[in-house]
Amino acid sequence: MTDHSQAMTAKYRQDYRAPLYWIDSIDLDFQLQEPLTQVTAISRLRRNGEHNEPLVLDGEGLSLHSVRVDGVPFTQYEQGESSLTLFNLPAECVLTIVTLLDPAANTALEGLYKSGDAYCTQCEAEGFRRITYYLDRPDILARYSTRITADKSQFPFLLSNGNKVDSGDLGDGRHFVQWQDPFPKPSYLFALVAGDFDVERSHYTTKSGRKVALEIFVDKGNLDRAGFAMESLINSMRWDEQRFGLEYDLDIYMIVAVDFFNMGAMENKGLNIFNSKFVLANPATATDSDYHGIERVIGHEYFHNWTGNRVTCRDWFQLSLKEGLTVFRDQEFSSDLGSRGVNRINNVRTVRGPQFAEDAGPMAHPIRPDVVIEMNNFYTLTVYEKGSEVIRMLHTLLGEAAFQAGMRLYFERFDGQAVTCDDFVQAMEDASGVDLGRFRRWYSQSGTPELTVTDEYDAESGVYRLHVSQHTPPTQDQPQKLPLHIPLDIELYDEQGAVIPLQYQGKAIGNVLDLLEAEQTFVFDRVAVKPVPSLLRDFSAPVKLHFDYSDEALAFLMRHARNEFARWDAAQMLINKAVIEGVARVQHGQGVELSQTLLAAFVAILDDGELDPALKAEILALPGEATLAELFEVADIDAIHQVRNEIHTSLAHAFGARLTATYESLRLPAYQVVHADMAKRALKGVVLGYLAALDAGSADLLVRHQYATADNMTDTLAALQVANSHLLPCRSELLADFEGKWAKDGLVLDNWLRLVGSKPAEDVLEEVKQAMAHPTFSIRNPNRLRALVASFAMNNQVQFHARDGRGYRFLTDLLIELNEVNPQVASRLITPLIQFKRLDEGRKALIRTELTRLANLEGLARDLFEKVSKALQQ
Ligand code: B3K
Ligand code: ZN
Repeated sequence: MTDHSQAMTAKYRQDYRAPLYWIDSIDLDFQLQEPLTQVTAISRLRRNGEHNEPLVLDGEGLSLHSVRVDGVPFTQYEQGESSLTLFNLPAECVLTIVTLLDPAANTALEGLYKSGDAYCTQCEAEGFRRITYYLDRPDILARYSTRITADKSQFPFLLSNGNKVDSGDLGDGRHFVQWQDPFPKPSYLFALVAGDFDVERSHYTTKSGRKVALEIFVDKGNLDRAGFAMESLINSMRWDEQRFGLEYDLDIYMIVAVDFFNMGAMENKGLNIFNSKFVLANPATATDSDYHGIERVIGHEYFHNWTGNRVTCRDWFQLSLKEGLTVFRDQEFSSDLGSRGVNRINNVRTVRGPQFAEDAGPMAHPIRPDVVIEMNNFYTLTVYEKGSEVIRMLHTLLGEAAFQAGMRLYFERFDGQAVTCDDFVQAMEDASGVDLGRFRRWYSQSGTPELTVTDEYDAESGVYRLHVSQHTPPTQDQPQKLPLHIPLDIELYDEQGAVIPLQYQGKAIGNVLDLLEAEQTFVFDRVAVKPVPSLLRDFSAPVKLHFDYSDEALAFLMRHARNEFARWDAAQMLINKAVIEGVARVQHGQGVELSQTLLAAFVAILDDGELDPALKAEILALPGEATLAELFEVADIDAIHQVRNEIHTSLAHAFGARLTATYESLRLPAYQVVHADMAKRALKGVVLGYLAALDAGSADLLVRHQYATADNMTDTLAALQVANSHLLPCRSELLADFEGKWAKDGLVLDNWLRLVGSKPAEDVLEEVKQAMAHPTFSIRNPNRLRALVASFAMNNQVQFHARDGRGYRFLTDLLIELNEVNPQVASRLITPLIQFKRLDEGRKALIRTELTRLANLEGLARDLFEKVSKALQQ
């Protein structure tokens, strides 16, 4: 269901105007029935001030049945492509609009649609206008009541936001439920679900004594996979009370898991709707990282109840107000419950890899964008992940106590309102007294700042200087850049690894330096020996750092840095250096050579008996090829792949017999989802990969054995991944076995689809096409599609970028089909085709041809139009 009438016009942040009318309440009535669902919306309207302007309501793809004003049929309206304009309305009135919808035909999964047999909704950002004509903007806060009527045997559960206030049988096999949400809310938080489910029930008593019923709705037969989600929900509720002092505010909290969903989950008030991927888990079906994902997303949506729902966004340009802040909160939640170091590493991987790539591409935008064509295109890594880094910098600059004071002031001022990012920063500034003047530029400036640091040591005077300069290269959206306020967290070490106190002329200096100018020098005295600096500790700002470290200095930091993140980061820098040198050598027909310092440093990590195995696994896992590509102006895809593999093999040889010993030492008794065991499994997986690089023959046996004896999905999948990435003899047999076992279970089969898509061999596209014919595969299901296609297009660099362009052609053909089916998902999958800045001219030309093919497509959806046209402007 795509209508091709959507306007391609851009909207600008600066054009914000307060609404001309307010809507104080809306009563919705849904008659769910085949073929068409009937929706009656009764809104109480109030003109905002004195004017004669008409009321312009938003609507997309709706069939209008009737309009009444104060109960009387009304005809003074005009229907546009995506609007309904009503003239000469009284200053206050009751508007009744009846629309007809066809949810079963809605494959875009926005508005009211069917996921399997159940009805469900997705309204953020602008999906409510696909249900009824409305002022579909987040600054319209209304009280909702929702009455749902449907067949009782097919749809025993009828759910919406707030509290259930009435229900009953209607005699004809149909029943109804009436819901009332006491909290005024924007339309994007509206939700409705109707279906038949199994329900996992529990409850939580808040610190002030409110007893909250907790209900998780899953497809029939999946109850044995709902327990961990419930545990995560309870942990989230407790954590938000303890760390932020925030309590839940309704008597019921519901989560519904559905199979057809465009993103991870949605924070609708009191009724979250989740992609089943982020709810369902048991040891047989879910990996450790699936468990982490569930905990994170359950937390994220729960935390939105305050940061997003109680205080929401004035307009969609302010999206990071709720998303950056809520990602920060979910990261802190995961870090407080699990390993802070490992969480930080994984978050930084996302920023340095895909977020930096976004900055370097045609969709570059500030965390608070200035211009948008399709809002769904701005649920980006920049708004979310960089947005969270900006909140984290505030936290670093203010400290926990002042940051929490800022949060309290923010809620005191703005609870129940729709506000802006400026309002948030103002609250932080007022509560802390810290001048955030220059810091505000992080909201308006796009791109990745680069810090260049040099140092200078004078042995005679004991003075050490750090010269720091900052520069943000131009981005496609913004040629001019200004200096930013960058917190630079540092530490200095002497030769033994002892910390050198930071001071100057008798005054102590904190670890976080305030970089405000384009160039600044920081001076320290009483430094007895030339120190090794640890810079940008914990990734204290989302920037690229340039400092001319020697291999020895990095090896030293890998061993001595006090902070887990800094040790990992030093290892990354050491590998990056080796990759840059290796690629140059390979391009000159030479082989890769690694320094003894590097090899010894990595061996020492494997040998380190004190180190958390989870951190070991992170240090030993080499950066991915896409992240490595970011190190180059022009990335030589094939050389990067070759060099990375050779580094992996050389490390495997340096580790030698330690690998088998380590592997054996990591065997565990029965599976448990606890950090200590997850850490060991992670390391075991990485070690198995090195064993395969060392000796494919014996690894084949080991992999078969691990696959055959695993009592959990993590070990099973680790075996399959190694078989796949090293093309071990057992690969096809094990993959076939796995496919046979899980053929009917989409979520588990996604693992198989990912393996197929990432096969490092020339025939991968044939296997991908065969997998598309699998009975469980459907291009209508975003999870299936992403598993197969994103693994090919984003994680199989050499094959996707094959020089004959077949990868590009395949993806474009698919996007053309998806443009009709689900433009939002198409718009996510196009990413590797628009980020071509670092490719060579030959590949760029091939990609342009495909993008031009898309640009000329009749009925190109707005989502793709925005990205394709920007990409072609590059
Ligand atoms: N707020 C939703 C995302 C909606 C995406 C709309 N295309 C989930 C989240 O960030 O929590
Ligand atoms: Zn969110």
